[in-house]
Amino acid sequence: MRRIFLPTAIAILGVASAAQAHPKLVTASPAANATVAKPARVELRFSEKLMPKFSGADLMMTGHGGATHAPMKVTATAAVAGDGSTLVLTPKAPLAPGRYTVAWHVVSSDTHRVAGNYAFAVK
Ligand SMILES: [Cu+2]
Repeated sequence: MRRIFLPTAIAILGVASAAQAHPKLVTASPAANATVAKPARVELRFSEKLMPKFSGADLMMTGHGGATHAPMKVTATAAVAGDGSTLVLTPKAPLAPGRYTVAWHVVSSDTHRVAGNYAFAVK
């Protein structure tokens, strides 16, 4: 009995954890690799509700004037919007023309941390 039950339980657990959705980045504004006029904020919409305490993003300038430089952190505040699944990054000052990287990390109710990054440019 036990010999049959244990592998069955493991198989069911495996299916259950695979079915539990991890947050995925659905849309981003500015979009990945886009060149945009000074954006007032960066919005990242995920497929799951986020835990605000464990979700955030860093904005880094990686180059300007056609040259690349070491990533320079841009002062910005990160907050989860009222819909519960959009992470909003608001830079303290307007973004200067240049290339930027957004490095985000989010945790949804399944408690798994997911992270990613993408780049965009400001003209
Ligand atoms: Cu720069």
